[in-house]
Amino acid sequence: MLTGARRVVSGARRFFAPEARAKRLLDRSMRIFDGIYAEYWRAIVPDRDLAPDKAQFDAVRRDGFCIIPNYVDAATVAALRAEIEAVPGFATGRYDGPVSFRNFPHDGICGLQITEALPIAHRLVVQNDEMHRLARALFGAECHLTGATVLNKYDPERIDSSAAPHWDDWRVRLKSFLYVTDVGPDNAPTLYLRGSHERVPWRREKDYASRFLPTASAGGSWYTVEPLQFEKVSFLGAAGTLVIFDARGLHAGTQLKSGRRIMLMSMYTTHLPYGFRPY
Ligand SMILES: O=C(O)CCC(=O)C(=O)O
Repeated sequence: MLTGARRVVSGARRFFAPEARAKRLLDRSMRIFDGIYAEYWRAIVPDRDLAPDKAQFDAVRRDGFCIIPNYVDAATVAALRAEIEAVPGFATGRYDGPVSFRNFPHDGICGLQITEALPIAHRLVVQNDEMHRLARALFGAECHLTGATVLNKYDPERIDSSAAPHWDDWRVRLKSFLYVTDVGPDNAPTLYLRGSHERVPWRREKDYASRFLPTASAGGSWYTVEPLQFEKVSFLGAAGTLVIFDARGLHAGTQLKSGRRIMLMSMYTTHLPYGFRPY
């Protein structure tokens, strides 16, 4: 014998076609995710007063990125470069030593964790209090350094997986690239779509999918991105340039046509522990 309430539910099940039911349940699931999303972002409180450099804070908030030429002077860049060149094999994607390392041969990229074994890199990234303070100013007190890696894009024959337009997470993901080599048009400058950390109409769908259907949402396509008409900015810069960007904005790698692109990458999040993070 069905109770009244059960009869209503079973009647509704009969009434809705399977597709309509799937859609209704999906809508419900997405609304629950809206709550999770809102609760997470409510706890992120930016504070401009904490920013050591207000122009950097404003640029990242407005455009999603800022580019700081000559962040590191020429003598420091030269010493940094020598430090990295002294790592045997690293220039061509190899390393055999105690520090965390990963090579992605299909992508033509490798990454080596920045530890005290690379003292100049370590000082510029892991001990960069100015950058830590900017991260906290932008994304609240929980925002902390999550990874610090020397990245080397070394193989012009490969198109790396990041070449599809994407964003990295639905939560906080701030990144910086400090260029060790010059990054001109032929040296795989990252493309960033100015302002796309906001104003992407399908962000909710994509974030939902990345959380609950990660393989279905893997990859990305210019097909859905081009109609949004964001300005594409190339992160060009000489060695010593620092690029800081909100990786919730749309961005993409580009192909290495010559030379190597070596840089120090830092990643800041609120939710991941510090560890080796090659991307
Ligand atoms: O290597 C690049 O230029 C792209 C990097 C990227 O997509 C990322 O760091 O999320």
